[in-house]
Amino acid sequence: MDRKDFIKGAALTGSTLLLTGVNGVFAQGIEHSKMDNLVDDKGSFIQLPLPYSENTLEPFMDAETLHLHYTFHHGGAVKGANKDLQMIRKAMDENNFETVDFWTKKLAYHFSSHILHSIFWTNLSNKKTDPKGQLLKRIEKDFGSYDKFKGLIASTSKNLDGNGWGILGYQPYSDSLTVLQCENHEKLTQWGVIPLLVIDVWEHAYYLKYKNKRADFVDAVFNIINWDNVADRLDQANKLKG
Ligand code: MN3
Repeated sequence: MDRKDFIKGAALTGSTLLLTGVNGVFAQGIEHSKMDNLVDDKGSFIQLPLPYSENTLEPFMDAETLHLHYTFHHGGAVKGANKDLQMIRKAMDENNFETVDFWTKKLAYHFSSHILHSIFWTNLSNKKTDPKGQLLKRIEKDFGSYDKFKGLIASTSKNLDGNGWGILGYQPYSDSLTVLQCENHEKLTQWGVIPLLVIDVWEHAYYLKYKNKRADFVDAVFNIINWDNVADRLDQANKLKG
């Protein structure tokens, strides 16, 4: 099997690609930020540095929120995912499967958090960009217009019950863009979807600055979206379908 076939196959099984150490499944923009390298060569989860300083996204995302979010929320998920994996391996070593369902659920939650946060940081920039080229064409084809797409993902993000994410993803099975309303980090997905743009609407993402005004935060995020990164991710996703 050559690398292309491997990637194509692995895209359909999601984490396989990450755990086997082939990097860059989510994007090539990562060639410079490396933020999509989620595991080391032993398969342990690692958190790479932010691709910019903590005050870069001011005033839309304040430095204190970004610091706490990256360090303790994303960082905590990475620690959690490593523990979950260790506990599953321990259970297998000891041939005692009583608790594996608990750790398997935990791993889905923590690893999904690690994936989405890693993408989220690269989706943001203080440089003004707009969707253009293939990405814009694709948005217009699948949603009618950029404004309609923006209305859909903004509303989906603002109206989420509890904690979660608004997600623009590429669905290879239908060869189309799709918007997901993800609860927590791992619920309400469609299998196969490759996230391109993710908006974190957990309270920890905005409460210090925006208090209860989640809608204001979501509107503010549109000022700092790195559309070039989203476009890179779509290019990469398109290559997976071969
Ligand atoms: Mn978060």
